[in-house]
Amino acid sequence: MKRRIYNKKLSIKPYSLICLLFLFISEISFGQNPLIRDQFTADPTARVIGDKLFIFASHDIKCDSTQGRPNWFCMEDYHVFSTSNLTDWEDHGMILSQYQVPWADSESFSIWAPDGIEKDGKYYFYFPSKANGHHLQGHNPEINGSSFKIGVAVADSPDGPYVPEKLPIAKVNGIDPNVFIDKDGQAYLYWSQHHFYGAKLSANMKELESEPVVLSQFPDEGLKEGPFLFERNGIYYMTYPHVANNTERIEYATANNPLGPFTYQGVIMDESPTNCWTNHQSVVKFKNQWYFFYHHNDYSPDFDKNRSVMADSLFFDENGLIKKITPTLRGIGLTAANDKIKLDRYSAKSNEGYDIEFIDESNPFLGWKSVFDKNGSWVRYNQVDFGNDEPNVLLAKINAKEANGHLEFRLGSGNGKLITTIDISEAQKWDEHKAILESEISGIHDLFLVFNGTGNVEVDWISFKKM
Ligand code: FUB
Repeated sequence: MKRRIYNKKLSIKPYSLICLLFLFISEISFGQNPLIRDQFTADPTARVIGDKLFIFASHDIKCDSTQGRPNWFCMEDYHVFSTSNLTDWEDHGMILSQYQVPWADSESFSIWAPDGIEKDGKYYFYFPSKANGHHLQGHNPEINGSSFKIGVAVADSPDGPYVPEKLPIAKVNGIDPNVFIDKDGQAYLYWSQHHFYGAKLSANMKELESEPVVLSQFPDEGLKEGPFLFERNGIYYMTYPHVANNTERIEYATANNPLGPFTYQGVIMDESPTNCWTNHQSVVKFKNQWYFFYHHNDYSPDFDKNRSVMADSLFFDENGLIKKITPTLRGIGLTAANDKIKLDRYSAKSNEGYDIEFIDESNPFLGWKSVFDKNGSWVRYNQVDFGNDEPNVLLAKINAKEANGHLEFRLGSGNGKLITTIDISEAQKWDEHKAILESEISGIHDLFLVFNGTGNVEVDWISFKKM
């Protein structure tokens, strides 16, 4: 990574410690999907705060049989992350745990999808949890009635410390809180419990100012959850996951008013082809580009309750409709040429002869490698920033068991300028190989790597250096 910063609040488990150590010694470039590479993260709400982009996310963990519900979502705390360049993400550490919330059932490990937002210099963090019935007994009866409640915690800075209110928000039963503040300063709270509900929030952001209403014109068939509302050019876009077929896909509807009525507009992201049952989204504009944040179980292909936050660019057509997004591994942000570039987070690849595999299946957080096994197989990785350094060598970590031939590196495409080649007959085991660049490179370029030869070649990373 390019300098991941951990602060004092990070709670470290032994498994994370190994990953952390690896990350500090390896300087792998971040910004590709998944965005957070040392822990599971899900349900991202991305917010611009000052000149940074923050992610308020769920924190999936692996629970043992005494924690929560077996083989189900398991969450006990929240972290917040930020970036100023979409490539380097800072983990601000744990900002709130279920054990700090007086009304939460801390045996349920059910602090699911949250939201965080700034208003008048204060930061409000909204989160659901199963409630502790004993704690709620004797309080306002409007607070009882459902196992999932939504609470709010307040801080003076986006990374906390957050202080939770003693009770959940009255009249709000359900999950997946989302807050929207309109141009006139009025804040709205949205949540889901079979239907989508919405209500005005009072100025203190801690209680409802209006009665909850069921938002109209959303599909009744198939689970829907995770409402996230944003505004663009006077149109209010309600985005949400919905099970129209087998698993959740992301749909959206629009309205002229924050509380609707809404008109269905279409699908933003199809359901996952690899069976991650949930998805959960947010949309944000950062430095003049719109981005779509979501999650997928890339680090946990066999258990889809351990998910990871992803992001891709989002575009509107001339009528203000959202163009459908195909998830990418490349994700967002520029990659610095002198970082370790992971081509396995590719932008495009040949149909045959190129694949990705975990470096070590027993520790997915070590990431993936590129595997070429056919003459002519290729991979393209977009948006590498060479700056003005004009590197003169390419370093590459390669393993070429019983292979012959060479790897050819070009700028742009298969017809692009040849920058160097590596003879893989000399790369019989994992090792760093060095190749002199044929010309000076500066600025931003797409990289194209093609394998010409026979056998099986694996590439962990490549990096451009001035030596
Ligand atoms: O993360 C737990 C639940 O899964 C969320 O609350 C839903 O939106 C789904 O992503």
